[in-house]
Amino acid sequence: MRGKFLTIEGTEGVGKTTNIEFIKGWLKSREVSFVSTREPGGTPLAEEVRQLLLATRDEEVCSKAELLLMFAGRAQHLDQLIEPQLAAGNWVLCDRFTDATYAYQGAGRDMGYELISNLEATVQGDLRPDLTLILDIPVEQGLQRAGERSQPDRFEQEHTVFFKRVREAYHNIAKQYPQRCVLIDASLSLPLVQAQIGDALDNFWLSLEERG
Ligand code: Z5A
Repeated sequence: MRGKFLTIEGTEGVGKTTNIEFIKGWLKSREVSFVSTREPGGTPLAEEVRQLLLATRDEEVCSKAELLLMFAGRAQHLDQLIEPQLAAGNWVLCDRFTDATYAYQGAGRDMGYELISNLEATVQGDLRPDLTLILDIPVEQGLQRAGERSQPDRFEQEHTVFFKRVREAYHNIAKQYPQRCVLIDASLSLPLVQAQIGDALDNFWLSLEERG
């Protein structure tokens, strides 16, 4: 049977990395065979594209170039890792996917959604995540959490207003795809965040069992 595709999304400092460890533990407890990966990145070539995308540089990166690089990495990631793993029956847990493109490039960079939707259809065909956890946090709280970490990359140098557009886009995605997306209040303490994530995963598991 084909594996399931889980994605985790959210704005800056929301706690994706922290909570991925919790999700991995949940998958192991269910004896699910899975791989954990990320975007941009996930294969050697796509990780090189990630370096290009995140590097701070003097030259301004035009939004279209940024968008095409995101999808170039994604095409490689899908071809070399995501599709083969799903086809082999393994689940794929991915830190960000195309919802991030709608949120960051579409809304954050104000590119709109039409070009993204066309690229999504070209690169992914019908493939969409089976479950997306959108971790949600007020922008200022997320930036404060993230600020306590290392040197900011090119995206992390953006301003509050950029991240507010990104957050709003994630809210809209959650509303538009209620079957696939679960909005998690990530402003709470870690145990309370993980209780919500655990519930979302349990419900997803139950829905799979009900469908047989
Ligand atoms: N990007 C894009 O523009 N378009 C696309 O299509 C894709 C991506 C796919 C890199 O992504 C950039 O790529 C990203 C969007 C863009 N830029 N931004 N911003 P990334 O996912 O690799 O980078 P990131 O967003 O900066 O994620 P991160 O580094 O993995 O951070 P995080 O996962 O959100 O947070 P964390 O490291 O787990 O937690 C941050 C801190 O908060 C840390 O000290 C934790 O201990 C703490 N924390 C976490 N949870 C809690 C709770 N509940 N309470 C208190 N403290 C907490």
